[in-house]
Amino acid sequence: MDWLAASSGNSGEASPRSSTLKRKKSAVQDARLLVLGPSAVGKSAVVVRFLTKRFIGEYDHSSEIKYKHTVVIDQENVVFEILDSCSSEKITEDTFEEHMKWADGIVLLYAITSFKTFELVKKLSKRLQEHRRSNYMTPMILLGNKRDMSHVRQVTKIQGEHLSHELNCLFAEVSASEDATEIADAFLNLYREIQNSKRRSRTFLDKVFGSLGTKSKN
Ligand SMILES: Nc1nc2c(ncn2[C@@H]2O[C@H](COP(=O)(O)OP(=O)(O)OP(=O)(O)O)[C@@H](O)[C@H]2O)c(=O)[nH]1
Ligand SMILES: [Mg+2]
Repeated sequence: MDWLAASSGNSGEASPRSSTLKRKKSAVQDARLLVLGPSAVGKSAVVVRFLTKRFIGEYDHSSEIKYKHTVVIDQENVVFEILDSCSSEKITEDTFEEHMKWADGIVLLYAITSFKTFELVKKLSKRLQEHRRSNYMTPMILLGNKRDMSHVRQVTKIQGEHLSHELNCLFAEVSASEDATEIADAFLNLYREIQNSKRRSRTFLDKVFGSLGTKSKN
């Protein structure tokens, strides 16, 4: 399987216009990912790792940034649009709604070194679940970041796994500072889920509209 960064680029929109976010869901083979989580869990570090395979250390905290990134998966060009959001505590209800409508998939992060961020993610996940239920369970991956700091861990791997079962989503522990492969794998696994979900919703719509078409002919 190919998993190569073909090109990437910051859209240059430090604060994306809402019109950009209100568009319909992405083309079948592409994916729009919303990266969410409390402050300083490593959202930007994880995104930059995925885009560039590098870890810089310090990132802009003041604004959300949207990236476009093309990756070759199974010999196909796949365009990822990734929205690295501000800390979830700062996102207003309206912005949250808009982001959720826009996203095909969600990357939800906490830091394993901070139980507080895990608690905040639990709180946030209640809001997320309401949306996901009305949107064919928008695919999601829960990431416990900063695994390189296991010696000061405050959240066990089992607690993370348990929450992911409750949320019916994927799970991984990663380290943006130490490892690019696991982060690429996490994004790839989420991408697979998105593709499966799009396929399921197409099959569902085909069944509903297909049967309506058949009924109207009779
Ligand atoms: N040790 C370690 N530090 C990390 C890791 N990921 C991020 N950091 C550090 O954690 C701090 C916060 O990282 P950011 O990527 O800015 O976090 P964020 O979630 O985007 O923060 P906001 O944009 O303010 O919400 C920075 O000092 C990073 O260098 C990691 O995997 N391990
Ligand atoms: Mg950030």
